Parts: sequence; C-alpha cells; structure tokens
Amino acid sequence: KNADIGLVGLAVMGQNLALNIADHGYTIAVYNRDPKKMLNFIEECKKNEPSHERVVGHADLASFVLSIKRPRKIVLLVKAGSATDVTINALLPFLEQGDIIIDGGNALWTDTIRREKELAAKGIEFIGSGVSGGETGARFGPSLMPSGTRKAWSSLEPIWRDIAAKVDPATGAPLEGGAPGKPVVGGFSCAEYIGPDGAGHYVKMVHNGIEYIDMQLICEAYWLMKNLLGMPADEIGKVFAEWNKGELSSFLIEITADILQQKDPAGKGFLVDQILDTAGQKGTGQWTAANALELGAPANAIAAAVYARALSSLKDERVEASKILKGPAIVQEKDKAAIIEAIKNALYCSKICAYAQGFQLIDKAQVAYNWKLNFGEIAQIWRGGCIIRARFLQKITDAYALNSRLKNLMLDPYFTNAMNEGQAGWRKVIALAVTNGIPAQGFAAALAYYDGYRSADLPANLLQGQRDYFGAHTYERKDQPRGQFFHLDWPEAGRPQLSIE
Ligand code: NBP
Repeated sequence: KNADIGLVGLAVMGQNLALNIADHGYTIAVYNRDPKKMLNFIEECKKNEPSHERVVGHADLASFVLSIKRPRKIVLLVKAGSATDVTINALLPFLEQGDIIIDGGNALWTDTIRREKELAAKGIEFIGSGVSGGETGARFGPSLMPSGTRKAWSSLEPIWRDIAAKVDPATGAPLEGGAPGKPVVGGFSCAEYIGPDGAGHYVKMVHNGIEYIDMQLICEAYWLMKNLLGMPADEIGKVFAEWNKGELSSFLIEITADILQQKDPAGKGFLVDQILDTAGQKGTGQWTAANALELGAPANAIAAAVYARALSSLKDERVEASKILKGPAIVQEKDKAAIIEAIKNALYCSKICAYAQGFQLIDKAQVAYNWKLNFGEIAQIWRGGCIIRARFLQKITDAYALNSRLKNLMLDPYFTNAMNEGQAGWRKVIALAVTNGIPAQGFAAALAYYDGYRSADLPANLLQGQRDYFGAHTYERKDQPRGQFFHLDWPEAGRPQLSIE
C-alpha cells in the first residue's frame, strides 16, 4: 500500500500524465485494460525515464487498487464515453468509502454530473477534471480544470498543483523547460478548483470550443494572405512568427509559424500545400456550439468554426461544386503591408469576440447548472499548459481582476480600446473577402456578433411582430414598462390596409 495515486488508461495521455506525476516525487500505480500496453510502458520507462522506479505496473485491478494509499485517488484517462462507465464499474468492487475517482478524459459534463451523483450514493468521491495541453502538456504541465466536492479536491490538490503547467505570476508567461526527471517548479500553478460536479468538464469543453474558433481564425488569416496577396507558405509563416512577438503571441500562432515554414519531406515544396484540406473533429467543439444553442447564448463564432470543419469534410462535393458554382475572380491587393496589418487586426478583434462568447456561454451555464464560477481564475489557469495559452489571457485575467462581474469581455477598457483600434482593418478584410469570394466565416461571424452586441436597436421588433401575427406570441412596447405584453389580432387589423393597396 505505497502508491500515492493510481492511473487507469495507458494511451498517450495516461502514459504522459503518469510520468509527470512520478517526476514530481509521487509513486504511481498504473493499470491498462490490455496488460500488454502496461508491460510495454513499464519496459520503456525502465530504459528512458529517470523516475521509472516510482511507476508501478499492475496487470489485475485488485492488486492495482490495493496498492494505493487510502483515501485512494485513481485517475482515469480512458476513451471518453461508455469506456469511462465500464472502467468505473470494474473498479467499484475494490473501492472503499471516501476513495476518489478522477476522470481526466474529455467527458461530456452531463455524464460527469450523473457519475458524481451515482458514486456519491455509494460513498465514492468523483472529480471531473479537464486536462488540456495534449501529449506535451500531460508530460510537462497541463492546464487542469477539476470539479467535485471541496473535500475531494483538497485531497487531490497537492498533486494536481504540482503537475500542472507553471506561469510567471506577474506576467502570465509560461515557465518552459521541463525535461524528464526535471519538472518545472515554482511559479503560479495552472490548476484551480472550478466548482461542483460537471463544472470542470464544462469549462474544458468551452476551452475546446474557443480552441476551434482560435484555429479557424488563424486559418482564415493564412488563407487571405495566400489568396489576396499571393504569398507563399513560408512567407506567411514568417508573418505569424512576427505576430508571435506581440499581443497575438500564443501557442497556436507559434506552431502555425512552424507549420507554414515546414518543407515537404517528400520534396514537393511546403508540407502545408500537400496536406488535404479536410479537418477532423472529435466532438467537443460541436458540444460547445450545441449547448450554446440550448442555453440561448450567442456563440455564433464558435459555431461557425464547427460548421467550417463540417464544410471542409465535404471535399469531393466541393470539388464538384467548384466546377459549377461561379464566384468573382480574385483581384490581388497591391498594398501588402497594409493588408497584412488589416488581417492582423481582423484576427485580434475576432479572437476577442471568440473569448467573449466563450465566457458569456460559461456565464449562462453557471446560472443553468447552479454553479458559481470564478472567471478570473479560469483565465489564469488557461495562461499555461493548454492549447489556447496566449499572452492575451493575462489581459483577460486583468479584466476580471478589475471587475469580477464584467458582463462581457469587450466591455473591459483594454478590450474596448482594442476593438476600436482594430475594427477598420477587420471590416476592410471582411469586405475584401466578400468581394473576392474568399470564405472567412469566422471573421464574419465574430464581426456580426460585435455589431449585434453594440446595437441598442435590432430588427427583432419586426420579428416579434411576425411571431405575434402567426402565433399570438405577444410583444412588449417601447413606450410601456417591460413585462407588459400586448397582442394584436393582426389579420383583422391589417386587412383593411392590405385591401387599400
Ligand atoms: P484514447 O481516448 O484513445 O483512449 C485509449 C484508452 O482507453 C486506452 O487505455 C484503452 O485501453 C482505453 N479503453 C478503451 Br478505447 N475502451 C475501454 C474500455 N471499454 N474499458 C477500459 N478501457 C478502455 O486515449 P488518449 O488519447 O490518451 O485520451 C485519453 C482521454 O483523455 C480521453 O478521454 C481523451 O478525450 C482525453 N484527452 C485527450 C487529449 C489528447 O490530446 N489526446 C487531450 C485532452 C484530453 P486499451 O489500451 O486496452 O485499448
């Protein structure tokens, strides 16, 4: 009984998180459904890992569970969905009251709420923890978004804080440089208690929704530079590398600069030009957009990113349609420097909208699911380790520190100013995309959100009139207090006027 923690699921995430935990001085018991994978992992650890003695493999669940100190902490990193339920049910006969299961998979938050309830009835604690950062994050410091009871969190907290990504507390800059056996220590730890039951997985899901639109916006910036300016991939990559030195600095911009400058190993120019233009998806972006629809949150840019991937997947249809459906001929722009600057503005302003939508959605969710979430802390733990880590997140942290009840990120003075400064370029880029027939649905959706949100008046007066006309749904009047509802018998009232015409 000497393991500090256990872990089930030795695929890419489980192996890396186990090594991260061991590097921080904890003894970890590991188990995988297929024992061959566990044995291979242990063999590899012995060859390559300084902390291998602290990783102990088990081929059967009973010995695995019994080897862990009580109250037991068992991390699941199995395929999200039914595999998680199967694994929990397999563990249950060996668990005792007060033991804690931590699901680090990308679970749907409603599943986490259900699992927490079912396990609480059996005296078992359940933490749903978002884990972001992919393979490298899991190995050297992910962003961790745990939720469950405070009691369970206090038991997990020391390990979770140790293994999470670290950032400079003042600047928010990630502290890099972790290596096997030499983890990064000190700094602000990107692991923070999010709230009860499914809150952690919900926040992780929205993180992924933001990731979808963040990636889509970067792709649109690349596509506009390629098509409006005729720039080759490596030159565009250098622009991204330059942008990475300023307010757009982020993990995604950094890897984009690398990807665009990568030569094709098969010798055909740049690799990006040889990659088939169909994007896959595993579902978290779609969950985010679907839940935004359900809660009535205007996350249209996040949804646009999901639709853009769906459209990209119709490659054969698009190839056929391109022979039939015509658009304007692209006229390349002459003033390269000015257009690049405008695209940069479009990217930054759209990105602000994407985050504004993500936080607005989380705000709706906390009301719907009875959570009390701390937006400043969420922004803080996204500063390091995760895929959307960015210099910009320090500004979001600052915005919520200044006003924890901020209604919309765009209303923070820094972001209001950024939108004011960038919007001329943003509008110009979208106009050029439209007149040249270049799809830029992420930029355009974000601008529609911005223009809609800043409009005191919208044409929904007519819409409500239509609803009242055909469905007697009633309307409120501008000249009467809110909450008083009116109905007109439209066909009757309208007919005399129609007959005059
Ligand atoms: P996968 O999502 O590919 O899952 C593979 C693991 O699940 C293996 O250990 C496999 O066991 C186990 N498993 C399966 Br599949 N069905 C099972 C079942 N019925 N019972 C028990 N175990 C089962 O691995 P991953 O990419 O490492 O991701 C792990 C979790 O972390 C997922 O929930 C994922 O969504 C989440 N996540 C992934 C990333 C990423 O970048 N990959 C990032 C953040 C979060 P076997 O070896 O016996 O088949």
